[in-house]
Amino acid sequence: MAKAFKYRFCAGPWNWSPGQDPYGPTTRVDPSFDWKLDELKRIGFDAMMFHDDDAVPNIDSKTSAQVLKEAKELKKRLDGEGIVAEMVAPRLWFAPQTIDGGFTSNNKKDRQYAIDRSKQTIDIARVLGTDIMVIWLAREGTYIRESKSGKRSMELLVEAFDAFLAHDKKIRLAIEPKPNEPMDVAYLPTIGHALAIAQLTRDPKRVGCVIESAHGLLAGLDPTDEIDFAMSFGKLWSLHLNDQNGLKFDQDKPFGSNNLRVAFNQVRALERNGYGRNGEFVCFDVHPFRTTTPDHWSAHLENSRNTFMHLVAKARSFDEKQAASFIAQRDYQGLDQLVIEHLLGV
Ligand code: GLO
Ligand code: MG
Repeated sequence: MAKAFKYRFCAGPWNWSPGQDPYGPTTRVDPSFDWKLDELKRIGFDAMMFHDDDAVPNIDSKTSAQVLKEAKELKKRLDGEGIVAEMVAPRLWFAPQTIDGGFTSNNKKDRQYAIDRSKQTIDIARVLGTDIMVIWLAREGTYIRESKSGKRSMELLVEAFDAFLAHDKKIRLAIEPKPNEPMDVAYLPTIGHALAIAQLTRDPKRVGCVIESAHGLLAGLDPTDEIDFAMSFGKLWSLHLNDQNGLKFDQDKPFGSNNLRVAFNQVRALERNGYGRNGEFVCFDVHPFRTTTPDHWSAHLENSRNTFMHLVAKARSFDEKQAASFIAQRDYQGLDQLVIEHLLGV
């Protein structure tokens, strides 16, 4: 592994969230986009990821010409700051048309809204200079399973993906699977599902995925395996590192906050597969704790990056020879302790 390789880091405007949860209001004043861009630069990140309406606020009230004009202005700004737009994602979970889901809604008009809005997202991505549209299928699922046909939903998802692939010959779709929340049960809950449905589309090569650590954990999987699996197909095009304590609400904790060993293994998998060597960014989809004061607005992002870099050093200095010898002797007890003591630094 070339030691000179430099990982590049990314976050989205939503990662400076003001602290609201289902039981209480915000605890910090939501900063402006300008402040967030300055802050991203100040902490030395290289790229920003966008929802369509992060790039162009109040997007539904604007004509396509206006949307593209504003996207061009943003692109100029980003260029001026030396910040790359990593991806754009249609935010299909706020609008009234998406209450029953986007592409899998039972209402035809609402499905069309989701498709049109995503096509517009692709146009924004093109202006911002990225070929990645992330699709987090937030409301593509059900509260009660009888409300939708799973088979029909798969057909609708493929129809939508095909429409996007036809809309722009260069766009790559990066599906971000998550098994639940906000839905009770979501469609395409794992990386395996995302890569399998890719095969049903008109151009499987342009349908890949984004792994979010917490989403893998919520599916009861080790995100490390999700990384190795996706990268065996050459389809890990982006990454949302974070952490999660067990099977509960999506916590978006700082990377490594809950389970350092699982974080170490994710970094090892990224290193052995060469993540980032084709220009991919390491994004942290993390949120400040609700208790965080504005003095520490970006600590969760800086800490996640620091932990990541410490774990890169740990992955590179791991005694592979000793590990191989334990493996050859089937001494997994010894291997276990080797990992623990390596992480403890003793
Ligand atoms: C929520 C998701 C969300 C997406 C983002 C990009 O659980 O992780 O943060 O990553 O909206 O589509
Ligand atoms: Mg995410």
